[in-house]
Amino acid sequence: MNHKMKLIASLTSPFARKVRIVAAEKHIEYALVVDVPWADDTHVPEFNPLGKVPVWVLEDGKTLFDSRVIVEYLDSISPVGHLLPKEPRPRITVKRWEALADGITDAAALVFVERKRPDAQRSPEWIQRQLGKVAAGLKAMSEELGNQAWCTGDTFSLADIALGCTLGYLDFRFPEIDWRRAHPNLSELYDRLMQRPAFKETVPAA
Ligand code: GSF
Repeated sequence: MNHKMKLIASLTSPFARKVRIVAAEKHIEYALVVDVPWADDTHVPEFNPLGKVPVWVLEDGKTLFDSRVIVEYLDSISPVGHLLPKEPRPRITVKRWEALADGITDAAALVFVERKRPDAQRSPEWIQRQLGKVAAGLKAMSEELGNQAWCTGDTFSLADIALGCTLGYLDFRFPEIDWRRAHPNLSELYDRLMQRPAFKETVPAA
């Protein structure tokens, strides 16, 4: 245990932001290694065969990916501020929220990449398909949140962190998607999340 744990991440990755927020909320120390997986000189494939961030490097040099595996591990190694309930049903409900929020981010990220392709390679049908998932996912989150304070009711959890990272990513890459007007309850929750230092300090910036 003589090596500090490390997080390999880019500062714009919404999945890495989720890990950074979970580590901060749980007061887990680590060294942040910034690496952009799209760069020619990236070292990410040496740590994750999938070439994606975030990657978590344990004290013994073993690596963990992807973000869902990392945050589950981080929640289990520290008793500070549990983010995942122990009981099977509430636990899987939080993980379902995470899958929904991450799924919206995945669809939006595909649109972002597709839009950067040259005209001849770009598929408007593919972009529309993914944007449909973003819209349907936002609607589902809003309906499931209803008028509750947090995603699963009265308690702040990983579900809220995942939701916040998705909404922050949409603000960053898709300012034209007016999710605040369409879903005022998501907007209120996001504003409440942004009062937490862990969120404030990890806002993606170009
Ligand atoms: C997704 C990671 C991912 O898409 C997770 O960790 O939850 N399911 C995974 N990472 C992107 C950066 S970003 O959009 O967060 C990535 O590293 N892409 C590089 C590539 O080659 O796809």
